[in-house]
Amino acid sequence: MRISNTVSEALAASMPVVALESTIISHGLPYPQNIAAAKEFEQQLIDEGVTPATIGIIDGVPIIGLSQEQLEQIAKEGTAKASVRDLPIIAAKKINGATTVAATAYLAAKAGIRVFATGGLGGVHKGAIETFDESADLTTLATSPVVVVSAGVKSVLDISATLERLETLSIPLVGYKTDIFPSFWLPTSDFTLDWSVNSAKEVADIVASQDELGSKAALLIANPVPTNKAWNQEDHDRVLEKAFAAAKKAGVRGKAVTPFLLSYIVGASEGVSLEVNLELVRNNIFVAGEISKALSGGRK
Ligand code: PSU
Ligand code: MN
Repeated sequence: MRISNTVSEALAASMPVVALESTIISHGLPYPQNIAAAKEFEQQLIDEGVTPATIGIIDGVPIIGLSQEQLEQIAKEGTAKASVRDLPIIAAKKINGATTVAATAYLAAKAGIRVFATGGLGGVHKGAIETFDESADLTTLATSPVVVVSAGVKSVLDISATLERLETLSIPLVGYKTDIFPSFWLPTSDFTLDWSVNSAKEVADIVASQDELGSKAALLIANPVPTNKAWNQEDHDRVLEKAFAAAKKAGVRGKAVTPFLLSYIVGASEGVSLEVNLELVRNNIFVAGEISKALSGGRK
């Protein structure tokens, strides 16, 4: 893997760095909004005094801190979706790849980056009892020591089963200024959380404790989309039901399931879900930036 000069200098100086994933760019958001968003997310961190490190694979090499030109390559249609198990294959084939939450967390941890902002985590899909469809995000986060800020998981997933699996995998989960697990476009769900924190400093204290205890797990920060930016519940429920039925009808399986649902929902909501998606990522990036500053002793 290769770490960009900007990122390696920031890490060497213990300055705040936040990792960003690239599957959200290639498969989570439609072109051309995806490339504009990728650049905007990085600029937001820079404006907050944090070094962004968008992670992706160029010609088989995992890059920690993609250049603007490399971001554009990743945003192009046809980029392979790369989870952890795909990394060696993509490396040998020397092709480009967009890293999922799992692969990004794995590579960020390897690079020594402690904080990672994304939109939503993968999890246990509805019907998993028959399909066995559970995202590798879950198992990978059990062994990737990185703080992951997300807006929870989408209600296209089985939230209850996802929360149970996080417990089994011993992955700590805290709500950020909330006691309720958020469900991506909505700030709430039917599920309460055991723990919550009210500041970035509290998160930094938990990370310090994880290190002292020798924990190798991630720390999940569930950060709800601001209420005034959230999707309206009725439209949300209606569109999701349609999306779920469409996926079933199309017979999509494996790693195609999540991208199928995401793009279907953007179309069926006439772009509303996309706006909310962008807002919640901005909100996660802000919190991740605060956490990375708290972890590096508040240095800018
Ligand atoms: N959830 C989202 N947006 C996304 C993804 C998930 O709300 O873009 C992407 C992330 O990259 C995540 C991946 O890691 O989908 C999970 O895919 P799968 O369910 O195939 O593991
Ligand atoms: Mn899957």
